[in-house]
Amino acid sequence: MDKPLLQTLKRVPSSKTPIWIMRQAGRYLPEYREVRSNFNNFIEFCMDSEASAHVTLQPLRRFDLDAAIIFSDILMVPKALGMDVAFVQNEGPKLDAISTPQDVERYLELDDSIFNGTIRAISIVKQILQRDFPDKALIGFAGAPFTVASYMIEGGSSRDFHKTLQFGYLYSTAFEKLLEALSQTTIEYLKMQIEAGADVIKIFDSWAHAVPNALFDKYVKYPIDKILKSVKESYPEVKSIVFARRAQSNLWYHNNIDAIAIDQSTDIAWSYQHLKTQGWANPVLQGNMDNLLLAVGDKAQITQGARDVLQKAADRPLIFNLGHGILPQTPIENLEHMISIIRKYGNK
Ligand code: 1CP
Repeated sequence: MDKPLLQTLKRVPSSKTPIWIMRQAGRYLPEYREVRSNFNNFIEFCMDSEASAHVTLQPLRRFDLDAAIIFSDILMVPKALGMDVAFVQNEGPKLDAISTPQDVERYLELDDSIFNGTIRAISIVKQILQRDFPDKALIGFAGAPFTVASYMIEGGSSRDFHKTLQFGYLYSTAFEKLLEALSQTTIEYLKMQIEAGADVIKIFDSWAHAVPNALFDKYVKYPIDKILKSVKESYPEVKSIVFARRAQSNLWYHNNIDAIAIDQSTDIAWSYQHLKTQGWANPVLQGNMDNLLLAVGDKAQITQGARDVLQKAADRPLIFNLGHGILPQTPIENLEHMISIIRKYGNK
């Protein structure tokens, strides 16, 4: 059976507008919170294949979505490189921060058994999709090297990423070594995900906008292109989506990229034009409704927000999504309403 997400990624003309939602398996769903309450430790949750498979499928059982994204986290990669990673309630992730070039040396060796739970979860989900939801695609993912490195250097979330950027200026060789180790690990990890059944891989560079323009190619573009080159050499049929958040005029195209995800601060119509100037004849975009509007808007506002995205895309290849992850406070009926609007006005 044809999967609408894959059709759009293959640029089949006027295929059905596919929808999925960034962070669709998670905190806004009561059934997720119930499973979550069985685990004190979020990493243990991610390593539990049955629980991960179960919550991956929760949004598909509730909503008319075109893809599942495997439940895991981008910080499984530092964990697999030997770093202690913890998720502290109401505070976010806490990692052993790297502060010297010597520290980098401690995190260069991969223990890929850390990924076993996620990989097994992918095979479980794939089997269930094939049986119960044959038209839905399975998305695997990883964080991009810059974003993952930022957590390893900041020791957690950050506002300005100064520690990370300072580390790059002071210790450029060590920083590049870290980006390289993360790129190689990500290649391995994504290949394992594809072997297990992922149809699409998504790379999240959530903090790409923190990178100064002069360093963008080095820190964002080259590592992502390198990862995709290696993955596509081994698996030419797999599709890729790149999210370099708020990259704006730095948004780039490479022939290993099948879609570019746009955040809500970026104009979709402009992005299609811009990517054409980068040599992409028929760009495929994903995005970009405002996640806060979805959380707080009334029905009329949500209708308008969703229709605006469709109008800006104007029949060009679009994967409908939010500009960033769904917010935990989002009412379920708002999401249902948004999906119904896309089903009504999008391609059938
Ligand atoms: O206690 C909990 O329930 C933890 C909340 C949570 C969840 C549900 C975290 C902690 N991670 C996740 C799952 C997750 N993370 C998924 C799978 C679920 C899905 O998307 O359906 C995915 C794809 C991610 C990816 C992720 N993790 C990103 C990239 C995407 C984005 O939103 O920009 C990032 C930056 C993270 C880091 C992360 N994980 C969790 C937290 C609290 C954070 C920090 C976010 C920050 O620094 O602001």
